[in-house]
Amino acid sequence: MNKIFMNQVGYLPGSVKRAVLNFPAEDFRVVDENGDTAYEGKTRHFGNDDISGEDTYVADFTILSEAGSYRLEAGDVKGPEFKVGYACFDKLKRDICKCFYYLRCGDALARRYAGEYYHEPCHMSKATVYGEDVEPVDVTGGWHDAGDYGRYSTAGAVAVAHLLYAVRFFPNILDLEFDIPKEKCDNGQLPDLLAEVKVELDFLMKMQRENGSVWHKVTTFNHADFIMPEDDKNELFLFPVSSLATADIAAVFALASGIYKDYDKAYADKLMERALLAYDWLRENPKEVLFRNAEGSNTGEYPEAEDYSNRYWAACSLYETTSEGCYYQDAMEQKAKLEAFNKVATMKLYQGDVMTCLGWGDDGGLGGLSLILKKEDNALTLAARESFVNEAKRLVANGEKNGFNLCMERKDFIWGSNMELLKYMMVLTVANLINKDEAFEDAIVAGLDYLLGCNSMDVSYVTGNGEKAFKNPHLRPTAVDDIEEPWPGLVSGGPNIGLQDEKAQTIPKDSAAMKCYLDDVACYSLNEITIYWNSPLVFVMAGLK
Ligand code: G3I
Ligand code: 9MR
Ligand code: ZN
Repeated sequence: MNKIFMNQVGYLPGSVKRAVLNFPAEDFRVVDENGDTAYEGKTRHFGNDDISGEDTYVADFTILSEAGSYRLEAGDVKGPEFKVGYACFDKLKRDICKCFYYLRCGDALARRYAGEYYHEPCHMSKATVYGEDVEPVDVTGGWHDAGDYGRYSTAGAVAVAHLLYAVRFFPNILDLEFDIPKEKCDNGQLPDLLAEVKVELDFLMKMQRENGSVWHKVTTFNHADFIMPEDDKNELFLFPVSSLATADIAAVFALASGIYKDYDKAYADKLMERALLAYDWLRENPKEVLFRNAEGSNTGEYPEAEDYSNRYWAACSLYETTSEGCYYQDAMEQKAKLEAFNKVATMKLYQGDVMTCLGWGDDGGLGGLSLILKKEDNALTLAARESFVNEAKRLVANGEKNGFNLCMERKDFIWGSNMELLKYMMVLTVANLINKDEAFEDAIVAGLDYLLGCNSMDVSYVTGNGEKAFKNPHLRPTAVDDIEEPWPGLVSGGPNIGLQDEKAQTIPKDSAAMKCYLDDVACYSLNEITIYWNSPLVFVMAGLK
């Protein structure tokens, strides 16, 4: 079918503006709300590529900068409505942040703020410490991870990190209000984003044992059926501690301490105390403590092959906040181990330069962010800067290989491919701060365009944002709440050539990577949502120029 693929939400006035057509139209026009032609241009034939499965024609209308609401047309084909203007992403930004509120676990949702998406308190019972004969522990609160009701420490820490690094790099994001209950602090009220993040930080504190180590996750033994969270009454288990979770928590508590100190001194001190407690445990336990699911349990595993990247991140974050040389030394040591490991690794969790990885699996890049923020010219910081800039150049080069200017290759389309993209967009954003480059900026816009509809699925991967936004996330409450529309602002995992669930396997195996997607509630490997797929988008939107 003849289609015009494009960002269905909007473009900032000064940014590059492109649409992709899958049919040979020479001319295109952009019409405004009154049907008047605002811009006319000629397409450029790009042709076929490795990822989209389309013969592509590119329509560039960068010149159009006047604020308004438009459609792009070619022949008798009409594209979706989109906006141009400085405010075009305001709703999107509020929506993507508010989703963390809807994902809150415990007794924190209020009708006043959650409206029809309100649900009763959930997962309020104490959790059994798996395999140990000790008293059950109160670990209520935090955010549900995703479409399931598990709460996982490494995933939570990384989502919080994306949000807090956004605050550090782009403090204006704290002006964003998204209608959640405000928390009191020394300064009166916490900004919305910090109030929301505190919910997860408070929970993560409960996940820390007295000896400083951190339980890897709290979940029921197996995933709940498709029921509302308050109906999920099965026993909760705290599964064993890992050095992965402990290091991530040391890193993120130190980072948070540096931010909350401006709002609530006592809370910031407590965070730092806990960060140090976790770090002491890591020192006393230099051998990695990885994580595997208990026999027969099927909730999220978040397995990692080593803990060097986590320890590197912790060391960098503590160095950033304390300036103590011992952390710098530790960071050097962990980086050397990580690089040596990756030379011989058979199971790599990342696709790009390991020192720029920003996910739950590999988080060396998060350590890099701390160093970049500290702005010293020591060897580690120089290396981090260089890694980010070189990786950004690699990404720009990738974009030249397809009609969508998308910085991804076929192998990037794994489970949660939209996060692979968002992590790349974070790298481009940071690289652009180090070495301003229009090519980096254009690649970020192309990534955002892809996410918001400029893809060969012709879908916006953010609910409630875009004429053809996906509607059927693999998300338990949405699936069973009898409400037509899902919460707005959820980011889908997106296309995945691995097709790792039954419904996904109805898609032909040799399909183009971009087309390995279905907007179907059953497709957990293609269409789930998670806190750490929303959080990098918050970072990217905070940094967008
Ligand atoms: O790293 C390898 C790479 O080397 C290889 O080339 C590629 C192709 O097979 O796979 C990469 O590994 C992937 C891994 O994620 C790393 O991102 C696996 O295929 C993929 O199966 C794995 O998916 C993870 C999935 O759980 C299954 O373990 C997702 O990243 C992760 O986000 C997801 O997390 C789940 C939680 O367990 C439970 N809660 C929901 C959440 C989202 O679906
Ligand atoms: O709903 C679960 C989703 O959150 C996870 O990402 C996914 C992989 O762990 O598992 C989903 O649960 C499925 C379970 O693993 C197997 N039975 C079907 C469940 C979904 O309906
Ligand atoms: Zn809950």
